[in-house]
Formats: sequence, structure tokens, C-alpha cells
Amino acid sequence: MSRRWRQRKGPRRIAGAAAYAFLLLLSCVGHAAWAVPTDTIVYQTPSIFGPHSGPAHMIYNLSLFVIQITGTIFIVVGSLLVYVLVRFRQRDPNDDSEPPQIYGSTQIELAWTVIPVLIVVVLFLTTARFLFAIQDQKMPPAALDVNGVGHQFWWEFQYPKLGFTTANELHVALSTEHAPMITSLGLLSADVDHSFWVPQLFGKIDMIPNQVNHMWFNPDKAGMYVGQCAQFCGVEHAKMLLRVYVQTPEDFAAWVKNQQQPGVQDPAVAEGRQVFESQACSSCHVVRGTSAHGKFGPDLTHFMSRDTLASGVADNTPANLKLWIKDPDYVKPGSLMPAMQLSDDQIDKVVAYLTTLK
Ligand code: HEC
Ligand SMILES: [Cu+2]
Repeated sequence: MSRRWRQRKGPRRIAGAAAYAFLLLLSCVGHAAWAVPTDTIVYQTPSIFGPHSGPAHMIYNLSLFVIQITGTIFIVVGSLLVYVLVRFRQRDPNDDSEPPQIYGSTQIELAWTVIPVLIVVVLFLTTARFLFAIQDQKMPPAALDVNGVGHQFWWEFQYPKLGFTTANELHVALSTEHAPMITSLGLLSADVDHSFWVPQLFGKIDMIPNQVNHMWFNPDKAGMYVGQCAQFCGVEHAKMLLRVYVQTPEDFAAWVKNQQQPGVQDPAVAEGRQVFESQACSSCHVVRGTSAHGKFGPDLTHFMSRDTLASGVADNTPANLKLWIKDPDYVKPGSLMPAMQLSDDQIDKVVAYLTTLK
């Protein structure tokens, strides 16, 4: 008895260390996942573990449920494996007798078939329930309608009821208990497949040509949320970044009011505007209230109301703007805006003009 006990001590220590390492790992993963700040204003880290709207909460709850089930399976299988490895290890190197050979067991085979099938059915039904709950949400008449169109490599946002279009930075109103506000998204693509994803707000939705997919969200906290195109769509896919600004009703109303105005016409930058309208810029960009009607690139009517340039690639500063117009590929390789071969003087003028488009 005492000899056996001594024999077992080593493996026990190993099993103990393994269990400790596993718990440590689990706590690290847990910490990383749940330590996402939920009270800061800028949600710079896309994460499904910091939900801030209806669909994101459902996805979060579903994820926890799935992690609980799969985590339990992992722990049971892992512990059995460790137990078997230790308990039935070869103790005596000279002992080459075979263990008892067992062939077939209806009971065990039934168990390891039926139990996994049941688990998969439960996971499937729960997922389906959440899918339908998100899909069947009724859109109230007061919902904010936004059509999102994916382009290589930027986002177009149309506000059909409000009568304007913008790009890359989606602004929506905060939803509170007293004033619930749902943003209803219709999503499609102008070219290849893209996927619209802001993890804190909703799950991935494919953007495909000629087929409008729907999603909604009701953000419960003001701030800026980041997302990213989640479908490989070409060279610059990785820089197809996405920002959602959730604003209080007052801030949102002020933003809308500004967006509804035509582009500012400042006589001080008339020369720059002249460059913009006489070069091909105007055949790819819209500036409402001018002769620029091009639809290939982002609407620039209120370009300076955006914090970033070319879907989050750089801060929207005059210096970056200069670099961008001189050679878009330098700022965002693979971008579909051509370098327009303007002289430095023309670039300065056009930048001066663009910076008035508040
Ligand atoms: C062939 C069409 C085309 C022409 C011509 C063109 N652009 Fe663009 N422009 C684009 C596209 C496409 C984008 C989006 C690029 C991206 O983000 O990948 C863009 C982006 C921009 C942006 C950034 C917009 C934003 O919301 O971040 C500015 C500013 C801009 N263009 C200015 C100009 C100016 C000034 C000219 C003329 C000198 C010009 N463009 C000519 C297609 C064009
Ligand atoms: Cu994309």
C-alpha cells in the first residue's frame, strides 16, 4: 500500500501542475475577454464581449452558453485523458503483457452517439432561436433608416428619409429607455462581396450586389465604435475600416441638420473649387450644391465633418489630405482613386477648398 502511494506521488504532482496551468490559462483568456472596458467612450477594440445593443447582447449571451457547454466538454474530455495517461501508463519497462482486450460495447457506443447528437441539437435550436429573434424584430415607423453600400474599399451611407448621403463614418442616435431608437440597416454592395461588422453592436452581415440584407441595432451607450469589413474583398480589404458614432438625440439632430445643408461655398477658396470641378474629381465625387455629381467615390459635401480619411486609414488633417490627393496609393495601397497628377499649387488650392467643406 505504502509503496503504491509513493509510486503515485510523481504523476499526481504532474497532474496537479497541469490542472494549475490549465486554470491559469483559463483565467488569462477570461481576463482578456472580459476586461474589455465598457465605460470608456471610444470602443477602439472590436469585441463581442462588450455588447452595447440588442443583437450584440443576444450574440454575447449565445456565446457564453456555447462556451459553457463546449468548455464543460473540454474539461471532461481533458480530465479523462489526463487520468487515463497517468493511471494506465507503463510502470515497468520490462512488462510487455497486454491489457485486457475489449471488443464492442453497445452501451458505450450508444452513449457517445446519442449524447453528442443531443448537444448539437440543443446548440442548433438555441442558435436558431436567437437568429429568428434578431431577424423578426419589428421595425417601428420612427426607426432611423440607413442604407449601407460596400465599395472597394470604403462605405457609403445613405439616409433616404433625411435626404443626404455620407461615407465611412456612420452616425446614429442613442437608444434610451425613455426614447428607444432603432437604426434599421439595408445593406448591399456596389461591386464585390463585403461584410459589415461592428462587434459591439451587431453580428456580421454580408453585403452582396443586387440583394439587400437587413440588420438593426439600438445602441445603449453613446460613443464611437469601430468595425471592419469582414469579407476579403480585394487588395485593400484590411484598410476598409468602419466607424459608428452613437450620439445623444440632440447631438445627432445637430449632425443631421448640418449634413442636410449643401456644400459650403466660400469665395476665399473659389480657385480650389475651380480645380475640383474642372479636374476629374467632380466625375467621381459629389459635393451637393455644385456641379460635382460623380458617384464612384465618397460624397464629399461635408467631408470635414469626418474624423478620418479614406475609411479610417489616416486622420483627416490638411497634411494627410495633401498626401492623399498627390498619391492615394501612398496612403492606401490598392485604393481605386487615381493619382491626378496635379501640380503642388493645384493641390494646395484643392486642399484649401476641401477643408472648408465642414
Ligand atoms: C476615378 C474616380 C476618382 C477620381 C477622379 C477622384 N477620386 Fe477621390 N476618391 C475616389 C475613391 C474610389 C475614393 C475612396 C478611396 C478609398 O477609401 O479606398 C476616393 C476618396 C477621396 C477622398 C477621401 C474621402 C473620405 O471620405 O475619406 C477625398 C478627399 C478625395 N477622394 C478627393 C479627391 C480629389 C480632390 C480629386 C481630384 C483631384 C479626386 N478625389 C479624384 C475616386 C476618385
Ligand atoms: Cu470589403
